[in-house]
Amino acid sequence: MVLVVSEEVREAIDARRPVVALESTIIAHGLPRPRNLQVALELETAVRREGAVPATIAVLDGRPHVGLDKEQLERVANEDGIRKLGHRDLPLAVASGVSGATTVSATALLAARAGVRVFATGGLGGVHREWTVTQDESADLGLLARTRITVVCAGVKSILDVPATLQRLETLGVAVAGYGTDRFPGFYLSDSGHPVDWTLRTPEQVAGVMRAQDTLDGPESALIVANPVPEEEQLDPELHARVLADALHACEEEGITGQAVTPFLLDYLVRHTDGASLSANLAAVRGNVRLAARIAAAWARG
Ligand code: PSU
Ligand code: MN
Repeated sequence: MVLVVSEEVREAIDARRPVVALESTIIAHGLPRPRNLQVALELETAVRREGAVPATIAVLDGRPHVGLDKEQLERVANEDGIRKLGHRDLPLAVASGVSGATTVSATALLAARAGVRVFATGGLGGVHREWTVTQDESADLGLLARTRITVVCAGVKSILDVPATLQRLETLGVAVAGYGTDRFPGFYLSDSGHPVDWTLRTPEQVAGVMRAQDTLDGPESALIVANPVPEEEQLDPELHARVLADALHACEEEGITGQAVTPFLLDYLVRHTDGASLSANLAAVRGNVRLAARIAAAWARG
């Protein structure tokens, strides 16, 4: 697959300067307009402020791009009909010449191909509740089991079955560490109610684990750095529980399935929490982007 790597990103990679990959599904399908474009730009600025180069990833007119300019970001945020692309969709999108936003799985794949090792997002996809009926498990998990990348996230989206997702990550052999916590974060919530086995406390420690992954030469799996949203910025847990129950109910009532499930639930939460879920989501992503830039810097220092 021919990647279009922006000049700035290419130069940073070649000079071993810190680079942070950013996904585009959160822009195109995870956040409402016009906030989504502001957020996309703000996240890039946050990466730069920490001394790293942002590489937002998307497919435009059938070409996978690593590093977007402002005009290209605008297309991802505002173009109607922009698709949602998991990694399995990439060859189809390329051959059809369409444009699409990349999920965690597609972003991680393209970032790794381009030589970008650190990636920031909001919350990973995972095992959905009702999995026994729908078999809905995000392709994020399988891809992270075979891609050497460090993903900084606020855990997995709380709309999911969190313990089942943690179990799948264990089965798939994906390393998971809490950042500054021994609790697995809950995306909109600082604590999902489940523990993590490992805690890392500095970007240097994370970089040390990444180096150990390479030295051990095991399967090409990812490292998940689970960074909680600060407690004072989390969504009120009671509100979260109540609205999420309604959202899951509405999803079923309306017969939403497949790729549409996650955007539907995220949007439902935004609308029924008066935007409070959006604030918590943004706080989580901001924190993750900053931490990812620091990890990329520690990694680049070697
Ligand atoms: N995190 C967010 N907002 C999002 C997503 C993650 O804060 O919109 C996206 C990611 O791109 C993730 C995708 O890969 O949701 C998972 O979708 P699915 O459950 O259909 O695999
Ligand atoms: Mn799914």
